[in-house]
Amino acid sequence: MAIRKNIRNLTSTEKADFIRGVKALKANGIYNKFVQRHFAAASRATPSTVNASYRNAAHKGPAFHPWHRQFMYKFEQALQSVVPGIALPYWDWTQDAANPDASPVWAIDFMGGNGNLNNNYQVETGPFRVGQWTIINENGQPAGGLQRRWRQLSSTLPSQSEVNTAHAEVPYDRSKWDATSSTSHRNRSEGWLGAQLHNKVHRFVGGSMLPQTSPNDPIFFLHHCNVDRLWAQWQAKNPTQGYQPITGGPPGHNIDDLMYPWDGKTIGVTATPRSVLDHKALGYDYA
Ligand SMILES: [Cu+2]
Repeated sequence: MAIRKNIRNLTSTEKADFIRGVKALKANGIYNKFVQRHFAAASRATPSTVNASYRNAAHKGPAFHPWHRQFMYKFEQALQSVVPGIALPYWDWTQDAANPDASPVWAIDFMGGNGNLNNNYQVETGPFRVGQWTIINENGQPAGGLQRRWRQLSSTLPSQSEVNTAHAEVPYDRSKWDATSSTSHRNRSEGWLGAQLHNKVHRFVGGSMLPQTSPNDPIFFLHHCNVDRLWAQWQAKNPTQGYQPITGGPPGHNIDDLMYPWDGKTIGVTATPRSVLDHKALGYDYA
C-alpha cells in the first residue's frame, strides 16, 4: 500500500526522490504524455454536440473526480517504475491560506518559487527552473520555461471553512451534470459553484497552471493529490451518498462508462468511475 503523505511531513530524502522521479519521467517522455493526455481529455467535448468548455471528458461533469483519481493513480504507477515504492505527496493548501507565499511547497529543494515578472514569469528557482525544465504546448512542442504568476486570477488559496462547506454538500452530483449543478459536491469541489475550491488553486498559482496543459507544472500533481484526498474524505463522511449518475448522464460520466482515454482503444487500459471509487482497492491510502 502506497501511503500518500502531506508535503510538510516529507523527509529531505523523500522530497529528493519525488523530484528525481518526476525528472526521470520527463527524460523518458512519459511525463509529457500525461500533459498531452490531460489536454486531450479537456478538449474532448462530452457529448460531442456541446463545446468542450461546457463539459469535457474530465471537467465540468460528474467524472471530474474519478477521471483525476485515475490520472493520478497512473502517474503514481509511472513514478514507481522509476522510484520503486514511492507515493505521491499531497499539498494541503488550506494550511497555507493565511500566508501562501510562505508555503513549504515553494522550497528551493522542492517545487521552487514564483515566476520572475521581468522574465515572462518563468520560474528561476528550484529543480524546475528555466533551463532545467521545459514545458510543452498543446501540440506537444517545447514551449519555454515553467511559468508561475501567483495571484494571477485569485488572490487567495481555499480555506478550511470552504473545504468544510464542500464536505457537507450532497448529493455527489445532479442533473444537468455540468458547471451549473447545485447542490452538488462535485461542482462545489471542482469550483464552479461557490468558493472555487479546486479551480482557485490553479487560479492562484497562475501561469502554466491555467491552461488545459496544466500538468506541465509538477505542482499540479501535489494539488490534485489533495483534491483526491478531499474526495476520499467526502466519500467516507457520506457513506449513503454514492456516485451519480448511474445511467442517463453524459457519455463517459455514468458510473460504468469507460472514461477517455482509458477506453481500451486510445490506450490499452480501461477505467470507469466505478473502478476507482474505492481508492484503497487501487493500492494507496492517505497518511
Ligand atoms: Cu484536470
